[in-house]
Amino acid sequence: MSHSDLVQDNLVSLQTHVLAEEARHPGAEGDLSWIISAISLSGKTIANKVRRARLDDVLGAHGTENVQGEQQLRMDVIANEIIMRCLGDRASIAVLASEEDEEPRILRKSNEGGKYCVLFDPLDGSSNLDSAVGVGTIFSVTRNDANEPDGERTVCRPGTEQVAAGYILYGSSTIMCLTTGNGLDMFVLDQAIGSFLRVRTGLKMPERGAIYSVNEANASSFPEGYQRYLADAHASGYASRYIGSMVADVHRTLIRGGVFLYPPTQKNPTGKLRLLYEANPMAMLIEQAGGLAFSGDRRTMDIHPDRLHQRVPVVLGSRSEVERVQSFL
Ligand code: P6P
Repeated sequence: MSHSDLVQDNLVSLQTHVLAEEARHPGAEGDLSWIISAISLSGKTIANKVRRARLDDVLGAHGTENVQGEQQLRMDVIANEIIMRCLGDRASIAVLASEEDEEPRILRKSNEGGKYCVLFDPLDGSSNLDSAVGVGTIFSVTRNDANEPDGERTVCRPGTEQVAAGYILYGSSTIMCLTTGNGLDMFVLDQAIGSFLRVRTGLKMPERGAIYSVNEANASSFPEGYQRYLADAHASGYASRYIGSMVADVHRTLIRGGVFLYPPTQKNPTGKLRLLYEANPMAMLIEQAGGLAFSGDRRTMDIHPDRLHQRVPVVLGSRSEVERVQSFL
């Protein structure tokens, strides 16, 4: 067997990948690389904590509510603190905005080196932890606006202005999908060496997929167009897959194709998912992989946010499947 038969793809860690990406941008000062490195460290730490949650008896309610009026779980608070401790150390971060905090945290002004804002949902889908279902961290990186002293207005940027976005899925394996605007790259955490190893570069999602992902318990309160789409999907023999954890549902959609929907409902008339740290980062990833992401009749990333915790409806996935949904709306 020749040497070349033995050598598979090169072994590329997230760190190597990010440094190579940085080198492609003359004048890059490495600030974004440092931020992604901090996100990687927080992901490894949270992955370990998630795996041990029941052993360490940190499942269940924290006894407080977040700004969304949702019950905070102990693991939500733990994951939030891990990310804050990992990112707080990075000198290029101006603002940190979390689903778990009512207000953004201003770390430093632009004249103190604050170049980027990081928005995140520290542990999306955490209500599934007690049943050991995949949960995830979702993150979005935007540039700080030196002329905008107000933290909330600084982070309320359209998704098209994101400089990086990604998620870490704590599932049967720990997977990071990341984009810095130059395609979607996928990494798997090798726990034996504590490193995210690159397994896909420039991933393109299937153009179509006969899978729809929605909480059908809410179907009777969906706007009529969505109900007509569901009837068509049923009649067309589509498979229904719904985990109830956005990162897991979106990752399956990315890998196998299909469409993920969270339409307006009676309980959440503007949709349940948050624009800035759930819909926008997922939209950037899906579009980089060749798919589409809409909120009503608007491209999700074109929406100009007016509030940090603003909610939007979401339809994202394979191009032809999203277009099929749109044809009914
Ligand atoms: P429902 C989890 O609570 C979450 O924010 C997303 O991860 C998930 O897609 C959605 O809510 C599930 O909501 O109403 O179907 O339980």
